[in-house]
Amino acid sequence: MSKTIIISNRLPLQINIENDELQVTPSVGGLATGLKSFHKEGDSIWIGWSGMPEEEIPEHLLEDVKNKAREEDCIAVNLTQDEIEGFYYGFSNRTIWPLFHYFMEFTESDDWYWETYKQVNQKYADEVLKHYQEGDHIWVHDYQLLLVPNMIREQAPDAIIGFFNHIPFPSYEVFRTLPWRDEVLEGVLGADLIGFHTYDYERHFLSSVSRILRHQVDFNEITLPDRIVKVDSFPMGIDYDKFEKAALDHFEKTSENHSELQQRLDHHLKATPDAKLILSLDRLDYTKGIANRLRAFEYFLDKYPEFIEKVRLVMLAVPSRSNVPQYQRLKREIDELVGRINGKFSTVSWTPIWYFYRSMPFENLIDLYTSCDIALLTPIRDGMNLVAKEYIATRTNHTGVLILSEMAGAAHEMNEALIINPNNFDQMASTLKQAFEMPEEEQISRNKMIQKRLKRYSVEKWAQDFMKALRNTEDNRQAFEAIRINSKVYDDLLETYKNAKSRILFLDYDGTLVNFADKPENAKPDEEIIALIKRLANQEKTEVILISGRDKDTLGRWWEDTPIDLISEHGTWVREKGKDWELSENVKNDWMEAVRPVIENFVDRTPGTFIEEKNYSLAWHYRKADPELGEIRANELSNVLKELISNHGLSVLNGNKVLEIKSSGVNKGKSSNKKLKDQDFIFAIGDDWTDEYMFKELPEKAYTVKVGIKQTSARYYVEDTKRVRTLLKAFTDND
Ligand code: ADQ
Repeated sequence: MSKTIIISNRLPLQINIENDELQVTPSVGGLATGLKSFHKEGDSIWIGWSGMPEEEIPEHLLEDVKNKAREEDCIAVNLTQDEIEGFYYGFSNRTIWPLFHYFMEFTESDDWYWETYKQVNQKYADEVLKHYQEGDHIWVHDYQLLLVPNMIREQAPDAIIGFFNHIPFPSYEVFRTLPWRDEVLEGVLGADLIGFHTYDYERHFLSSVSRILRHQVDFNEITLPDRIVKVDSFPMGIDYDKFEKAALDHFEKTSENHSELQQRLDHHLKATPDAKLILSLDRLDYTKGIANRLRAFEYFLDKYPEFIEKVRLVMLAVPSRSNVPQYQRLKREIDELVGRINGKFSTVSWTPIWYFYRSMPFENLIDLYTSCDIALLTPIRDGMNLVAKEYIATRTNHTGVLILSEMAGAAHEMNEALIINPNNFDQMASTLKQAFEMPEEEQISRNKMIQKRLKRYSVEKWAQDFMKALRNTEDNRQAFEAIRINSKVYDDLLETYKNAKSRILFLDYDGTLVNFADKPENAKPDEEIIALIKRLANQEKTEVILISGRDKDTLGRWWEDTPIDLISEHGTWVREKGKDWELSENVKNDWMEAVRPVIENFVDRTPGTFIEEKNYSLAWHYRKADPELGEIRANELSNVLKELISNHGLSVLNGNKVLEIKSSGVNKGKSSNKKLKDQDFIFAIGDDWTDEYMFKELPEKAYTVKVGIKQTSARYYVEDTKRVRTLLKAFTDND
């Protein structure tokens, strides 16, 4: 039976050794907390690091660690101290984390971090491959493992792989500064489905893929030479029932059964019944905006002194990544701020901030969530922020006010909360005041709406939705009508080729025999392809026709000494073997004077585009333009031209990043059909829209082949130009 393989940097459990005994505790953090319930219920294994450096595990306990993890369906990946330093504290947390959260000034570019990151990603991928069986679904998580999807794909090309990014994906302008941006994108694109918390992260990612790797992006699909990758947003939920139930149980407890923390909170509530508690809870991280929050709280007390002794900020900061200098500095900054604010405002019976710098057991989190009247969560950037959702889930009597930063992914789904800009102290202060003064009915009505949504879109639902979308990508693979030239088709094709009495091959040039270049003149045929075409043309039974949109002079020059027929400009000109060029139709070019200035205007307004002037057509190339702007302008130009061309008997061909205006009545289909006699092997291959005319008009028995995965009328497809050459080479060997 197929299973799900979850891979994340850390396992959902932390293994420690005390007195030669293994201790297992659940690990903290959004991902582990969220996915744990999905893992427990389903048929899945989880691969990740156990949390202990390899050097700290005595040799005789290595096996025990493995077994302990195995009891929880977990597979422990062992990391050495050096690997942890370069991969985790280095590239993950000093390069990707700050960059993806827009802290460019903290972002370090260090070759050793990058090398270690690659090496450790490979280690995770290898571990997956050890456990992978055909039909399994692989789900890779988060920014520490960006290269893993493609590393798995290289070894298991048909694997079904999903990737979810738990942190923001920055805008192209920020992402492009990463020295290894191409490799990182290619790594993630090994997946079939890529998920983000919000649509904004999704569109940032798509824009980076289209601008940096220049892949075709249509809505949320990326076309690679051999696959389609789907990108979507799945806002992660929480285990709602668990938090709700914990809160209900909490209220059932008598006061003597309360935790020490709760007793302290009870004491506060009793001593100052009209005072309110504000909760602040995060990992100690500069992205969480803790220092700003403290400053805003100070500003609030300054601005509204009537709240002195009426409010207390209960601040829990969970230690995190304390090996990284920025985190150490932040810790000092927060200690100082808390000290200063408490010093400034404290009275004999009151301190404004209670500060805890430690991790707390689940029970205490519930104490805090249920006791605080207001939750003040003000990250500068946050992928989602599950604490906000957990707070609302525990408010079983529906009271309480959530103040949430608009920079948290969660803000998109929690509109009824009070949404603030974490850099605007004045707004934060007035929002705190608004929270204090909010009538209970309003609190209840706001929270009820959020609760309904959170309950419905729980973490289980989130995981199910992701897995469902991942399974759908499998169906999409099969939905392509063209058949990949696999080994069976390949054998049949060669057999028919070999046995044929006469053969005709229609070969498109750009994107089929050679790859695209930045400028058309740079895509010259190389020696290998010239030799290959010559060998084919020299076969007695084979007729080779190069059929291209190119102008006749270039095509004629490049293929001067090759004994083949050339058809240029989509059929406007024909040069038969050993003869001169002839105009194939009564085509005109007197329309060009009228149309050229229109296109020139688009060239001026769209940097990177240019006009290619052919004898009987004009082509506007936008391959080098900004991809989004290019598409918009191409659309605009098509519309503008529509009116003009109908008066001149012209048509517009929408090619691969090129619009071509030419006489109607000329196309590759018409031209190729004219060449047919009684050949019993007909073969046509091409990559773009203009080749579709051939695929449609050639007789049914023809072998029509599209290059790349796209919608097509061709019967077959191959992935790229490399495979086109392999196929043609096989023809030369099977004469
Ligand atoms: P985090 O940055 O860790 O997660 P968050 O989403 O708020 O941030 O999750 C924190 C989790 O840790 C919560 O589930 C919370 O209950 C738990 N937690 C906090 N303090 C704790 C403590 N003292 N003891 C025990 N548990 C504690 C990353 C991204 C987020 C994204 C998540 C999930 O940075 O933006 O929401 O992943 O994708």
